[in-house]
Amino acid sequence: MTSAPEPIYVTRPHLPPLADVVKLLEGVWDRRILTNGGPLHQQLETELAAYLGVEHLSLFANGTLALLVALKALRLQGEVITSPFSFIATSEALSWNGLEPVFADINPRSFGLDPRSIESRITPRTSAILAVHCYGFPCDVEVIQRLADDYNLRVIYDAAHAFAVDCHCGSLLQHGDLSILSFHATKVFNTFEGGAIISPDAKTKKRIDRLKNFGFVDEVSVAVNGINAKMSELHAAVGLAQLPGMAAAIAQRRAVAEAYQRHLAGLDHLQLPDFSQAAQPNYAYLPVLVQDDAPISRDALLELLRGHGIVARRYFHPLIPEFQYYRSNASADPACYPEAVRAARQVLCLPIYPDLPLREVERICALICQAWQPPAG
Ligand code: T4K
Repeated sequence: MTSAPEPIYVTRPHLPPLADVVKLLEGVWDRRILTNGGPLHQQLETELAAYLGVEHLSLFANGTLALLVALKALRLQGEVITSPFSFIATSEALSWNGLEPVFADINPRSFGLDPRSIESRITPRTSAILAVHCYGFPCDVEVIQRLADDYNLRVIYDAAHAFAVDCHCGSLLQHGDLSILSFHATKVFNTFEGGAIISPDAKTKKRIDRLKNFGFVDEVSVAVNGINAKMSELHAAVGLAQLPGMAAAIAQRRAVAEAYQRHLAGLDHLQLPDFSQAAQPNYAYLPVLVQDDAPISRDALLELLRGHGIVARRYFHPLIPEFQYYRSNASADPACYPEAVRAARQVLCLPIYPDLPLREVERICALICQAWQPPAG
């Protein structure tokens, strides 16, 4: 009996050589320092900061906790303007901090917050902007900063997708008051679960490092209402073993992205991603928009691909304000974010990961091209 072939998922984790992880873990077994800022944790912080071209990086147990702590560190209050077109964690981190998400519209090219829409949502209660570098495409960071300066707002970037992305002036992670990364299994760089906050200076990093360790200053004093959001040595070992292979993994992603662009170019009413928005993209996702006039609907294409063992995903449908928990939010009004509504209706993220065989990309594209042909007869 032959077993069915493995589906082609939207993503597959990039794994370092197991022997490299084991070697690092042997040291952990010898030292018996398993967590609480152990040597692998410290080494990964240093190496990652250097790799990403930033100075002050704090590791976290996951991206959601990094987001929770980043918002807490800025002592925000009231309303925070954010994107409806994101993973639910973006808004959940606000709610956990007692902050009210106010949903603004997105730019249909970058999928990040549209500064004009942000401005229209500012009220006397607004304290910050929580923008998302969706799929790793840079937000309009200069204009968002000018707005923040004009209205005295803080800026936090949910850069969960933006590992190693450069914009016009170097690392995208240098913008705003704080940026957070996710190192979840599905991300460009993964530690199984993990995340980080990028701080602008040593003082802020120190505050963040305290917050993620229960608020401890020393054995007998707690300065703030902290939490446990530390990364363990096990996770740090995976990260350290993975880092040397990152440039090659991103180059493989690029080859996959370029194959999609080649095979799908020229299909009417199929909008392909514009990676040229970043000076150095990371090819984290392959979002296409199946426009309303396309010969097949987005959901029909999703089903068609699933029928051939290809598990594409609708990131991000439903929009965050469409989830039950946020439906009663005062700003949950689709009229305020029409581009986000359209993107959620049309988007399909096609499979992309470093070792996705190019012949599979060809097969996926052939199925899509076929769906674009008028029925015979
Ligand atoms: N902000 C943004 C903008 C985010 O996108 C995210 C997370 C966060 C914040 C929060 O960061 P973390 O707290 O997660 O660090 C996935 C991820 O769980 C989530 O991390 C990610 N965004 C989101 C966009 O995608 P699901 O529910 O779609 O994952 P799942 O389990 O369906 O996985 C997708 C595919 O990946 C599977 O079909 C197969 C493959 N896969 C997945 C896992 C977990 C594997 O091959 N191996 C694996 O271990 O949310």
